[in-house]
Amino acid sequence: CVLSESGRGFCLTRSALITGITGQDGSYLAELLLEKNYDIHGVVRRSSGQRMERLESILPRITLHDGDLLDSGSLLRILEKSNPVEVYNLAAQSFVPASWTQPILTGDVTALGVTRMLEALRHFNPAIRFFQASSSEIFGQALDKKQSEQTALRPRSPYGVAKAYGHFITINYRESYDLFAVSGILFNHESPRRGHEFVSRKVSRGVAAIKLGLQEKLILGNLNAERDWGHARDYVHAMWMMLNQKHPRDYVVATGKKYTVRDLAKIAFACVDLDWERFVEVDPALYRPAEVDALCGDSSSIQSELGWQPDSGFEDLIQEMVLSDLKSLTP
Ligand code: NAP
Ligand code: F7E
Repeated sequence: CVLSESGRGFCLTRSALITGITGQDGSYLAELLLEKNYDIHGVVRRSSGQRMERLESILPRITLHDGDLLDSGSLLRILEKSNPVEVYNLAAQSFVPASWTQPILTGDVTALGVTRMLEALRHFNPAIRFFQASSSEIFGQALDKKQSEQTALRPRSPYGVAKAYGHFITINYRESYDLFAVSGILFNHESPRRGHEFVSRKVSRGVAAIKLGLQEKLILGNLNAERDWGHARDYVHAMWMMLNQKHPRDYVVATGKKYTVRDLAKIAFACVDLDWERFVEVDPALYRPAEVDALCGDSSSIQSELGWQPDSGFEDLIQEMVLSDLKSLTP
């Protein structure tokens, strides 16, 4: 930790390390932690050169280190340089369809990458607090209507299987080495910074492009899939709360409301006064080899124990995304 002068007297500046800082959540989390006066360090892959746009406004205030979850040595070196009190492991191969075309890479990064970071951390300083971005995809074809921390894991994709490994290895390191290591079981969360390949952003960009006359159709896959969609800004707040609770424990982070992909399209097109049925077409080639039909989280534990709550509603979220895409695509 660094001592810095502030207003009256001194305050302790805590350092936090974020893997996946160039991604959607990484950028929101970095902004939140800056507001809380953390000294922010992030891990970036060499290939991230073109993907700094989400960090543009805060680049001068954060420190980036070249590294990769595939490379243990780089993680240890970055821990030494940044000397964090908290590590947020957000890096992953996070696109579910890509986990069927690149299953080995997905396992290496999304599963074993967690162990690489935990090993580096426990050797460097076992007092560091560790957050693992776990996923509702670990529930897969869930047996419970609403999924909680007690729901059995039945993942349906190589990504879901890799996240289940990351989830359990985090718990295992907590139990084996007494680390403050926690796993946030995050349900889908979106924002104007969402990657273009995910369905919410594909729809918001498609709607904006159609409204502006730049595109004619929006081609989607399974319209019947149901998801519990929240706002990324709310979810990174939950991550911070989980690392600042008294005792380490895992939580489901979700809104508790589910919608179909069809609802998403309807709402998004309605934002620009268009009828979705005139523009949406289904291409079965976009169906997944094994689909997760429905996910809806029960986040009552984190709500009652840590006081976390989702602030954004689904319709507001979709409207924010469509308006943002309209603005960015307007010539
Ligand atoms: P994202 O936008 O896809 O970001 C993924 C990040 O991981 C990027 O910064 C990427 O860097 C980095 N990364 C990929 N491979 C890496 C490697 N080998 N070494 C180091 N960094 C690597 O994901 P997100 O939506 O922000 O999600 C954050 C985390 O939460 C992920 O672990 C995701 O699986 C998990 N999660 C997300 C959701 C959701 O709905 N968003 C729900 C549940 C769980 P580049 O810029 O170089 O590609
Ligand atoms: O798909 C259906 C698709 O790719 C949502 C990741 O952040 O959340 C995300 O995973 C649903 C699926 O997200 C299209 O079949 C229909 O049922 O936006 P998605 P995801 O697979 O739920 C979890 C919690 C994570 O952890 C992941 O990292 O939408 N769908 N048509 C489509 N999906 C896509 N991508 N594209 C379509 O055209």
